[in-house]
Amino acid sequence: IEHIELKGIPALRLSIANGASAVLSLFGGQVLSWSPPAGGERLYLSPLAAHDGLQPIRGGIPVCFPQFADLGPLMQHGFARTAQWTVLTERHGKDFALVSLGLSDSAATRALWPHAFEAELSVLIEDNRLDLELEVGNRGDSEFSFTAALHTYLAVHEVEQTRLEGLHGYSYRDKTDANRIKRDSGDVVEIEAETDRIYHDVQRPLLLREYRRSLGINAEGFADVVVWNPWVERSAAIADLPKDGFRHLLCVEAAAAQHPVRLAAGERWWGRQTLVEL
Ligand code: TA6
Repeated sequence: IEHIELKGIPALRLSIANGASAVLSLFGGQVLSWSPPAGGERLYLSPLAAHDGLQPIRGGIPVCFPQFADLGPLMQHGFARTAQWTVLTERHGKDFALVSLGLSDSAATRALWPHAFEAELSVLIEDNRLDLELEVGNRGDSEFSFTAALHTYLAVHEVEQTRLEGLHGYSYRDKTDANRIKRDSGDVVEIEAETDRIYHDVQRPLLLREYRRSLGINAEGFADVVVWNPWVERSAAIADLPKDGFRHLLCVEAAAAQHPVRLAAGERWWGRQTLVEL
């Protein structure tokens, strides 16, 4: 585990004996890169991403907390992705590297969201796996609720040739069609247009298939799966994404979106997303 700077932003590089590595930015508590031992980079990071320590970084795995998207009064995706996280623990052996980062309430967060909380993000690489766990505790004396997501940008060779399996039969909210609730009836999700869906109560691991490689995607604690690709028109409005960037990314996010998580004073919650190179 090395402390590095990435375009001036403090970050940690995790690497293990089998050749796997990951990069984790303290700004946003955001994983920016993950390469499993056998393959190349698995996360999409926009070449136009801001690295100014102010704007969110487009790509990797942004942490959306305490609000997912625009599901509340806060700024889009909450404040965690533009906050400075601190290193809580670093542990490594020959076969694994584990870092956990912390974020807790401050005058700045309380001005936006008046609650005493502590969040911990644990990032583990081991074998062919990346494991991300977000834990939230209520350290105040009254209940609060939040929505959240690990907004994972997966790198794909060509999004139109990518198939996402495992969502068959689940219902989803379609943001590209007036938030209508629909049911997925296809065997696989293919991306051929703007896609922005919240799948509800997903109980199965997912499989992302591409020519010659596959990725298993599993979640615990997070009830929902968000599938997002901005496609041509919406991409044009996203300044920090290149024109053809959408072709090389697919967001498959572990989210607590449909039902906010309620935490009574002193309670804790956790959710995890695991990516496995197959
Ligand atoms: O997770 C999907 C989503 O909420 C989309 O609606 C889309 O706007 C995306 O996130 C990216 O949001 P951002 O604020 O990072 O541009």
